Amino acid sequence: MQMTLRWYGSKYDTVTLEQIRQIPGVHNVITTLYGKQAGELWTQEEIHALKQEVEAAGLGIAGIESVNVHEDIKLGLPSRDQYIDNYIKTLENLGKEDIHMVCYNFMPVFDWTRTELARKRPDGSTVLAYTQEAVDALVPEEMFSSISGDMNGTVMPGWEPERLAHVKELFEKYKGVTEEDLWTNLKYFLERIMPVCNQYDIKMAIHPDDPAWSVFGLPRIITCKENLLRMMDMVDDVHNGVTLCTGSLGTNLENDLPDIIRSLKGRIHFAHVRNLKFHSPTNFEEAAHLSSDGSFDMYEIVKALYDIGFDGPIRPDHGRMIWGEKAMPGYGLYDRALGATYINGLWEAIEKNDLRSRNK
Ligand code: DNO
Repeated sequence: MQMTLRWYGSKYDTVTLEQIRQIPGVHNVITTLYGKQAGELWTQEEIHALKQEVEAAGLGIAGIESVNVHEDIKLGLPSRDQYIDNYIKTLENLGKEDIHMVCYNFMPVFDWTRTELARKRPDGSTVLAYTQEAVDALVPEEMFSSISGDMNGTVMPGWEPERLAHVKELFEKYKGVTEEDLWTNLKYFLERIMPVCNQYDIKMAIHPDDPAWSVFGLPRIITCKENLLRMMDMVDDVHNGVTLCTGSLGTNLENDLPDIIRSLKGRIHFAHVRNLKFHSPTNFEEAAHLSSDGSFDMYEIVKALYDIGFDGPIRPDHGRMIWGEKAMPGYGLYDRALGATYINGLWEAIEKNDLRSRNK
């Protein structure tokens, strides 16, 4: 595996490349052209400039998170083809710049959903949290205003004001769109982009739905092992793969994370590692990465990744806000650096144990 940190670009991130470079074992970032709207073309010049900036700081780009998919593609509207053409051209330009992993999601309207961005934990840190009760008490248009006060002045991924201005209209368009429609539209999209992915060896890594169930009655399909395997079979190409996100799939306690990891051998192209602390199955908060601080067994998760020979980029996911830092919720420097170091430690121990037992 290759340890990375997500970086939103110098215009948007409170964390600098210079800081990232000092985290032990982090030599690459996962980044994006954050200002781009879904469906817009990324030119080779723009990608090249981003790459030069990262390289000038002594780091590399291990992949893109995200190239967002236009809603018309998810909706299967006739206008989707022009947006898919742009997507293909963007992938081609990324390939020409030697970038080979792209994370994306296929969630209608909302990307990830949390109902609190700064829930206080007993140690005084603040974290993102979710309760189903809070979602059920809101109409979707209120979602943004209910949490925007805690964004620390940042633009959060998936919650860009331009996108959310259209929430009501989007909900109208999704009326009557079923899960099966979403499957069909995802298949169409993947089949169209696979040739360019093969040509430039670009591994597509779909991000699971977060939380792993329908919110506000919208269809959601990337939620569990069965559906992930259906997706892998539906377009059976190694370039059609997964971002294994423990914090998203793990929202559903019925998902057995190490088992899902093992079942996706060869198709996990990116990993997000995060821990959650459950108070009930529908009330949880994000915790420190350490197993004992949350509800997941991080050793078993990292061991499963090791056992399947995972060699792609991995990143610590949402960190707590600690030590007085003011940053994009989930994306401060300090707790993610602690997370990277912890995951590196687990990996080193697992690897050394394995090598020793083989040499016995
Ligand atoms: C949240 C992230 C998601 C993820 C997208 C991928 O913090 O994990 O926004 O980047 O779903 O497209």
